[in-house]
Amino acid sequence: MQTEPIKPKYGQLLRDFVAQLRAIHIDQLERKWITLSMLVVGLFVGIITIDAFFHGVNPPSKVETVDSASMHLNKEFAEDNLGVQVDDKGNVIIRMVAGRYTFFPKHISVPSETPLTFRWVSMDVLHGVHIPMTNMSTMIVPGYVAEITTTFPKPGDYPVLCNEYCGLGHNHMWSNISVIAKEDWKVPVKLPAKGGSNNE
Ligand SMILES: [Cu+2]
Repeated sequence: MQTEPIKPKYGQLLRDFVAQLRAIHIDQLERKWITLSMLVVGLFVGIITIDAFFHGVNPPSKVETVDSASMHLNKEFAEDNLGVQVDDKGNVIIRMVAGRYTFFPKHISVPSETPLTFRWVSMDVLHGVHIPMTNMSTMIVPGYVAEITTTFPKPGDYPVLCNEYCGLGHNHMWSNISVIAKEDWKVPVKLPAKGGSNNE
């Protein structure tokens, strides 16, 4: 049996393809628009690539996994470890669990004009979280930690809403967040930390 080398075959295909493209009549004006749209696509892909590789901009969760079935047992997302905490470096970290049909804890208070790291997990199905008038909006996929860092500039009470249909009680799924002026906010009493990493 005679075997053809693969490389020249594909090279030939590519040359044929380019030749066919050249043979098509494209109006001068259309050619300009095609070029322009290709340049725009190239620009956007370039921006995404630069952000991903040089600015560390990645999808919110960065694919950090959590076992939804056992996360409430003595780990990062145990009941008394939820809510607002300030770590040794002074970072404000908020751990929240979404479950049919509420967010736990039901109410939290955070300081304004302060970088806040939210770590959201789901205990059952796919949920979403949306805090109107802020840029907080993400999916909470079961089995994954959705980590978002944000800052709330204005003090006030904001609803925390689920924006992924999760069942019959979905329209009652909400919780509440109070953004308190930075100078009036008090660090919550620190509970003994239970487990750090939960990537087990
Ligand atoms: Cu929901």
